[in-house]
Amino acid sequence: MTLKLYGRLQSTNTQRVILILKEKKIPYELVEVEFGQNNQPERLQFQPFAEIPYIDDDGFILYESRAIARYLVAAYPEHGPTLVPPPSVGVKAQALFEQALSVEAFNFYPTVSSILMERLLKPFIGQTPDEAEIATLTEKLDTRLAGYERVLSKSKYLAGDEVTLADLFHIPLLTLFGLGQIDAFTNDEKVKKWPSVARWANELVQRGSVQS
Ligand SMILES: N[C@@H](CCC(=O)N[C@@H](CS)C(=O)NCC(=O)O)C(=O)O
Repeated sequence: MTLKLYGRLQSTNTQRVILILKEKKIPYELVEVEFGQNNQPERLQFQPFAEIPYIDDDGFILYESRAIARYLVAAYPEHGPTLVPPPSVGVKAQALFEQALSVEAFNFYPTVSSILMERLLKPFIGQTPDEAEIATLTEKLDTRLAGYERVLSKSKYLAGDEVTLADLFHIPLLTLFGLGQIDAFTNDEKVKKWPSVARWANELVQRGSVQS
C-alpha cells in the first residue's frame, strides 16, 4: 500500500517530510488536511495533539516530522541515500550526528520560526508584526549563525562531510528566508562574515528534492 502523508503543502513541517520522501525516492500520497480539521475525532485518534503532519505506512501511524524522517530512513534503507551515519561509524560519530540534529531543533528552528510568525503569519491573519520582537530575534539568530559558521568552516555539513538529516531539516525554513526578510544570505556584510553558512544554505536550497 502506498504510504499516505497527511498534511498541507504550505506547512513547513509537512514540507520537511515531503523533502525526505523525495530524497529517499519513496512513493507517497499526500492527503491534504484542511485548516481546522485536526481537531476532528477521526484525526485526533491518529494525531492526539491536533497537528499535521502524520503518516500512515501500511497501517503504521506516526507523527512529528523529524521522527517520521528518522523512521523513513530506517524503514526504507534500500531507497535513495542513507542520510544518517551508519552504525559502523561508532558511538562518538553517532553522538555528533545527534548533536547536529539538536542544533537544528533547539537552536535554529525556534528562533527562525518566531521571526517567520511575525513577518508572514501575522500579516496573513490581519495582525501587525512586532518590530521590536523581530529585532531581538534577529540579533539572537545572528549569534546562532556565528556558531554555524564556526562549525561549517571546519566541515562541509553539520555532522561531517556527508549531508545528513540534520542539514536537510533546515531546508523548509531556509527557503522562507527571502519572504520572511531574513537577510542572512542577502546582506553582503553578513555573507562576508559567515561565508560557510551562505555556501551551505545555498547548496541545500538548490537540491533536486527542493526544486522538484
Ligand atoms: N513538532 C511538530 C509540529 C507540527 C505543527 O506545528 N504543525 C502545524 C502545521 S505546520 C499544525 O498542525 N498546526 C495546526 C493546524 O494546522 O491545524 C512536527 O514537527 O511535526
